Amino acid sequence: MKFAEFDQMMRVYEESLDQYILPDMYMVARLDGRSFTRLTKRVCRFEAPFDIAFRDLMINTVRALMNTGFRIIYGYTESDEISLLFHPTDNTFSRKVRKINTTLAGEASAIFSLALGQAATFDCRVIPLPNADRVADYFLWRQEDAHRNSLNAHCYWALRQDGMSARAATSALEGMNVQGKNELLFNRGINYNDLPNWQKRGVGIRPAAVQREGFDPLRQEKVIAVRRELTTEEELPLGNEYRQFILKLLNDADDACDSKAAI
Ligand SMILES: Nc1nc2c(ncn2[C@@H]2O[C@H](COP(=O)(O)OP(=O)(O)OP(=O)(O)O)[C@@H](O)[C@H]2O)c(=O)[nH]1
Ligand SMILES: [Mg+2]
Repeated sequence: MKFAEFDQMMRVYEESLDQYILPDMYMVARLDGRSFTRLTKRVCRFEAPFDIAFRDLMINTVRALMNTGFRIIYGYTESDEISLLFHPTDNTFSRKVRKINTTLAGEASAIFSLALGQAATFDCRVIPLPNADRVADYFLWRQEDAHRNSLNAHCYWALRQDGMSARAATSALEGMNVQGKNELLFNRGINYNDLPNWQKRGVGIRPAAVQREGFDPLRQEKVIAVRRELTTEEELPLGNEYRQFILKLLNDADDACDSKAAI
């Protein structure tokens, strides 16, 4: 058999599970740290429930992922997860699911591990969404998840500090409603509303136009240049305001930076 025929015969098997995100579908990729409960508590011992150093490692990873050649117009991180919103016309790897997932998971794992100085891995799933409203719903959903996680985590660690075992703290919180959890914290001197917003709402990263002073060597004078840079937002809006924030991002997507040029 000639190699060309052999090659064609084998490629049929290799490509049998390949899928593509259809044109006109919006794409979000979500990455999640693997076994980060163990990593954050046993291997590296980050402060619980929230550690600024861990948050900054996640933000650093999002910013780096936004510069890996995909056109990503918004990055969001909460806990050990990252969501990336692609420019609607992004056609990297012809939108092949396997390439997007493996490349982003590999990049995130490498970036995070190098910054941490310890091996850590992420999985990735790319999610097709049919319209802008569902994209906004997606980010509202992850923000709601951040909110629930942070309330739970604060309660859990408050109970652990009272001397409860992991099992007893978990079962004490099962079935407790939001008001009960708020009261549990309040009785221990913590007003949940006063906790930092990045813990309750997550953190957003997006390209924005910023003015930078430069020097024109021909005219030998200072010039103001508008550059696209990534900005990090620790004070994200909530609810309908957040929906409008996401819809505006999509609306402005054509002006959004080519992520390859952003720093
Ligand atoms: N100590 C500490 N832990 C954190 C912080 N942020 C996230 N985590 C932990 O990261 C873990 C993320 O949860 P999951 O993704 O559900 O759990 P996982 O162990 O990564 O499990 P898989 O994702 O299924 O592999 C939780 O245990 C969080 O408490 C932090 O700032 N400090
Ligand atoms: Mg995880």
